[in-house]
Amino acid sequence: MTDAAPLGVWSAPGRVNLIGEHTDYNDGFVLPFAIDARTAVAVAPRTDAVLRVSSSFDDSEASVQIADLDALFASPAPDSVPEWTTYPLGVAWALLHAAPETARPHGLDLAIASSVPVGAGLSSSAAIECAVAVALNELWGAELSAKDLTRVGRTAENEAVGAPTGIMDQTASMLGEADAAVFLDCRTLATEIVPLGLEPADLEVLVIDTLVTHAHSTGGYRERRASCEQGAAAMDVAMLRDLAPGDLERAASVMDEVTFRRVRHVVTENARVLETVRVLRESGPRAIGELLLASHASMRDDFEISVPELDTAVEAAMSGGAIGARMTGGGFGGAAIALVPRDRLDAVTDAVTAAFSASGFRAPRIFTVQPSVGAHRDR
Ligand code: GAF
Repeated sequence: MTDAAPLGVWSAPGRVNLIGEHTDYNDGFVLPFAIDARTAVAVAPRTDAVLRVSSSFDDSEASVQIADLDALFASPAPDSVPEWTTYPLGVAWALLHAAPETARPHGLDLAIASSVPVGAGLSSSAAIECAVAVALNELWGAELSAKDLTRVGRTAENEAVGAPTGIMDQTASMLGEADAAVFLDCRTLATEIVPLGLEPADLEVLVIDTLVTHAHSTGGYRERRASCEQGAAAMDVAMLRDLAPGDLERAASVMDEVTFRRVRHVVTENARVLETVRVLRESGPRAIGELLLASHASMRDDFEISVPELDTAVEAAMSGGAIGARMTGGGFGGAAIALVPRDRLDAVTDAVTAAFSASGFRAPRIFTVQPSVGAHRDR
């Protein structure tokens, strides 16, 4: 940072996806919530047209990248920048393109710090993107809406970082609210806040971070996305969102068996999201356990994005007294979530720890998360 007094601090949370996995890029439904781990960006002024980003991830000083604003406008990812800097620089680039002409971009120092675990499937990337997006939106006078900023974050991730992800994570990080999930229709981008009611139901959401990060996760994600496109083309629809469970019988007859299972996951997962929203509203969170388990089974057997550590986490959490559990996020590693009665937290934690040890897996990181508020200015 320069010696100049900070202009302010903005922050945005990571997210847990309660249900609706790999449905966002199929124009489907998702039900994530923002968590109480956040990424903060402290911003100080500069006298030149340079955007400088630094971070203190893992308590260590990280590298610094200086990008000239003109060069940044032309290219989101200048050569040889450290990988993490493509997230904030990509957001700056996408925001410059989305902002009206009245916006006044100028040089800034951005210092980033985060408590969102990296690689756990809790979207540390969306947290950086949304924190930087709300800061630059305000300081550059871009006046984009929260929904526009979710698109800015996704554009940064798709085009600057090069990850072919959907819009779920940025939406949760921008629009989350305390003790509620964000129900998003990824076709219309309409959102509804769905109260979770965890506190009155004496429930906690436990995250079981397997600490497994698979090298092929980006390739696997891309492949699944391609299968979904193939499945939609075989059924002559624009997106898998356009199929209902009643179409699956025909789907089985017009595509190969693997593509069919990918399609079945997405179609049934969309139905499970809608059902979860209905059940939450009518009966509360203690009634959604079976839906979480069915979602996990679908990802394990049909979409094939689970790993033994995630399956063990789900099974052991259930044996310890969880109401429901599933892997969350893109898959191939990362975290599972378990919905746990408060008086069973220790029993579930012990059961998972023991099962990992018995299987010879590395001990997982287990912690609770609270559904929390989305991106905002802190001070
Ligand atoms: C990752 C992506 F970033 C999301 O867009 C979503 O597709 C998710 O995987 C799977 O549901 O988090």
